[in-house]
Amino acid sequence: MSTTPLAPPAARPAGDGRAAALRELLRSRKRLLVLTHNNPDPDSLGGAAGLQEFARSVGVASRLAIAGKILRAENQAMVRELGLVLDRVEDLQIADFDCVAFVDTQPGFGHTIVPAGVRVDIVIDHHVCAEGRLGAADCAFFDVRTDAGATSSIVGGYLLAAGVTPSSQIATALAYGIRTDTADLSRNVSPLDLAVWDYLSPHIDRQKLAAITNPRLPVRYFEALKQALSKVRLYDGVTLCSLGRTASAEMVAEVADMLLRMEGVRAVFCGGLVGAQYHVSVRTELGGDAWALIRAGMDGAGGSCGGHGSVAGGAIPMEGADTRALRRLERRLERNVLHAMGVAGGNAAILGDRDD
Ligand SMILES: [Mn+2]
Repeated sequence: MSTTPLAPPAARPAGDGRAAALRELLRSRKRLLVLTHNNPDPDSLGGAAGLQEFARSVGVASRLAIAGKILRAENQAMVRELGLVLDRVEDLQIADFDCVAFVDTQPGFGHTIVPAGVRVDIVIDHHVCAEGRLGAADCAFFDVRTDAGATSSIVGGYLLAAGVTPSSQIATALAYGIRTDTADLSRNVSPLDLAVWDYLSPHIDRQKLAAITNPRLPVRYFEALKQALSKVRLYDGVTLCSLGRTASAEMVAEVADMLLRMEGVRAVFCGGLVGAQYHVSVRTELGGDAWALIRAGMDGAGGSCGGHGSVAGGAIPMEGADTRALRRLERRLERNVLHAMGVAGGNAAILGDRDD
């Protein structure tokens, strides 16, 4: 990724000047390409759609393109209910665009592909990540705020600052992005998230928001969940769930979310092999540092990770790994996490193992 050609540096916007600086930049361009994670989550979709709205308000046409898939049923419902238009990156001519933005991710992150020949002009994100290769000096507009609960809040803040009234489609997309990344405004929340939520609130389509939040789920989802619950190992305050091979990275994240709700659990470390990647999700209680825990957990295992506040995720390449190599990796991760949490190994309970 270090070979990515970069736009020339420009003056750094500060404070409320960010929306004005972004508007100035877009006014000098004609066609914007918005990119995000390979398999985008609601915050990246919301932030991307919000940036498209901002560009539209300046008179700049844009496309939103992804390299992977929309995996989770809720995310598919978000695209369907809100009529979000997504292109596949490989179907577009990159040369047709004179401006490229990365939203809710940064070039150099493990779960993000920068297409060949792309010059990155705009980076809007809230993740901290050791693998981030770009800094404020590398692109024309760089706004990474690790204190923001959601990228959708940062983008919503531009619309708010610019006095744009959001359509119900965009307000609902941004609101769902904020809700998912902040667990309904309960986790990693900053004053920006609250201000943007208040601004969006009158414009949210609440029927659609409900339909997105609780979509129907396929039978294979429940099968994967049943398998996952059989792999749960409970330690004192820490829950581990090494899934072995599993259906999707989303299931790894979803199981981690669910297990953190268990009484007495301070941290969850969940992992599973999907294709040639071992995916890891870490959740900690409010005030916990999920990124520190995932870095400790993945110590010596390679791969890349990122996170914010009490949520972190990562991936470790495992091309051609056999079952023994997979098991070895999972044991190593488990050992690292227990050590980092100061918990003795060897005394795990499983679900259904209790006497009472
Ligand atoms: Mn996010």
